[in-house]
Amino acid sequence: MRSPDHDDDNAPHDPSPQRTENLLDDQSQMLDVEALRQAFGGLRLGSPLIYFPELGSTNSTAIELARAGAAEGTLVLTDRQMAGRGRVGRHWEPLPGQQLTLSLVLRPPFAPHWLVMASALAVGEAAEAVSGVRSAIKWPNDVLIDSRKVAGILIESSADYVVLGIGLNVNGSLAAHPTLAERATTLAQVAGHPLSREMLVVHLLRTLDLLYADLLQEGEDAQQRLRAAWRAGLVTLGQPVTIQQGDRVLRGLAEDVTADGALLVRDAAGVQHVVTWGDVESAG
Ligand code: BT5
Repeated sequence: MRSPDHDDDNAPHDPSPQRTENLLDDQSQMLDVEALRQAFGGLRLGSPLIYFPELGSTNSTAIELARAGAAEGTLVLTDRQMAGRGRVGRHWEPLPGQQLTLSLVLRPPFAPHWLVMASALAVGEAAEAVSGVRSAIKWPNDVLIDSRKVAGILIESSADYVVLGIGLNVNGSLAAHPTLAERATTLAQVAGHPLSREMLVVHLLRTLDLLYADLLQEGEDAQQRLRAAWRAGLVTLGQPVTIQQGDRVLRGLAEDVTADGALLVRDAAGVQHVVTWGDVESAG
């Protein structure tokens, strides 16, 4: 589906009822959407680019578009995401005009967890290319810098689409959210200077586009390469961990990941558990 307004960022059409008329106070903090459209021109992912100055959740909007038949690669991007969410309905804290908050509509012939891996790697590569700062991956879906979360990934899927959402804290700080700031940071805080969100999102989409094409064309070979790169970036391995799964808590040593990316945790009794979901805290 080609959005009727996809190349007119002055008057974005918003199918989402969550949009308000609050545009950014500081226009200089708006993304240069036209430059991004040009940069994404030859990519499978990123076109059409559907931009809103503000919306509730890019994932919600992308899901609406996917249900309406949006083409694979459709990108939803906003400068102010005021009702962003994480897994199990958790809140994603906004930093208006300072984050990258985006969602892609995809229709992959492979399982969505490959997209979580590809996204974490793409975020890390973009961050390093633009800021020089190296990141690490916390199983299953966090990107960390200096042990603090800088990005999160949220996949929501149905039988005929996958929506891949990425939130990356770029500029500013989380000082207004002291509790979160103990565990989270922004790229600029670590780098010591503000960064171009346009450069970051271009690097991110280009890397993701390559990884996605590789998965489509090379199948299992690409999956093996992707898993190996993702595994090499995981800080979780070799650590004593506490894993919260709803009301259940599992403690043990994070030994490895399976071919599908599940975490292998050995408990004190020597029993190995295959963990496919949950929140990991390092117990070390
Ligand atoms: C995630 O969930 O980390 C996935 C976050 C995905 C956000 C993107 S933004 C674009 C797209 N549209 C959406 O509506 N969502 C996606 P989870 O692993 O459940 O982690 C959630 C936890 O991360 C929260 O409970 C906080 O502890 C923490 N958190 C919240 N806001 C944060 C922020 N801005 N930076 C770092 N950590 C944050």
